[in-house]
Amino acid sequence: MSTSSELSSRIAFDLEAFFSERKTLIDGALDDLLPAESVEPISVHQAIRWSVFAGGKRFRPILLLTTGEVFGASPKELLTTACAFEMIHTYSLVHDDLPSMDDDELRRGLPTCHIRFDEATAILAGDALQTLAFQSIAEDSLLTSEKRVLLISELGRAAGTPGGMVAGQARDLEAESRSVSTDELEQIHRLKTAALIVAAARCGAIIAGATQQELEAVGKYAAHLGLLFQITDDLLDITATAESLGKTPGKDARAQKATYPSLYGIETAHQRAKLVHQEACTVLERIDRPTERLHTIADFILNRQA
Ligand code: GRG
Repeated sequence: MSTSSELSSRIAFDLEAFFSERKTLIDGALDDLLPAESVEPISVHQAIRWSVFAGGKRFRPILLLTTGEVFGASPKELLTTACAFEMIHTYSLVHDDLPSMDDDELRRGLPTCHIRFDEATAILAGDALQTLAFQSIAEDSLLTSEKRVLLISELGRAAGTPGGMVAGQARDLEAESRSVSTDELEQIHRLKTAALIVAAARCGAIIAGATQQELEAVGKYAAHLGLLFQITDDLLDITATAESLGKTPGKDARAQKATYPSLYGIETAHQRAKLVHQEACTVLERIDRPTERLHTIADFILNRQA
């Protein structure tokens, strides 16, 4: 298991500069891909840009870029698919915040899309982000047609149902009114949160032309990472402030939702996070490539404060 000094030295590798440089790259590409606010229908395009550029860590696209680079792809080849993941992720946040779902007023530190605009506009903005994600990959002339089809298939499976985010969201909503076992909780999170994270890592590797064995290993790494992401999300819901989170904290407890801390207790949830982090790092040993940055991303998720 990594010692805390090993962890802090990996984190000390200029993580902030690494994330901020990639975030700038991604935001520039998103700006090129998204319709301009001046184009009709103006309200939908304003709502799309409001939600996408409200902030956000850009975790999924950064993971895709990093994985792709580990396996030898150039940032240029990876960028459009990375943006497609951010579009899908942002659509999911916009729809999750709607009154019929999580009913939230704060996201990425700003009023949610349906509060700033209106419900119909928020639904359309989410819909448009989803279709633009697939369109962007389909039209990416830097990739072969064969790769584009593979990427669209990966993203569709991970975002949809029965094996992806929509299925996880539906099961999560359905489980709100009853008690949930730890196994079921983990299954919901594998679908709702981890599936997209796994697909982001796999798509980076697919663009780079990784082997089936490498794809399988990187998918396992990302499955642990996705679970770790959710455990830390649940812990932050209890411990963080609205200012640092950019969204309303304490919602899970108020809704009496099953979460890692509510089922295991805070201390055990922390222990579980450390174990899952270690499992993610162990899988990386199977990959004969320079995977240090993937270790660093796992460290970042374990220690994240937002
Ligand atoms: C509406 C189909 C549909 C799905 C919604 C995103 C989602 C599924 C639910 C949001 C609820 C939630 C807290 C999920 C846990 C993990 C998660 C997706 C957190 C938000 O992602 P971050 O932290 O957000 O990467 P930023 O703003 O940094 O991009």
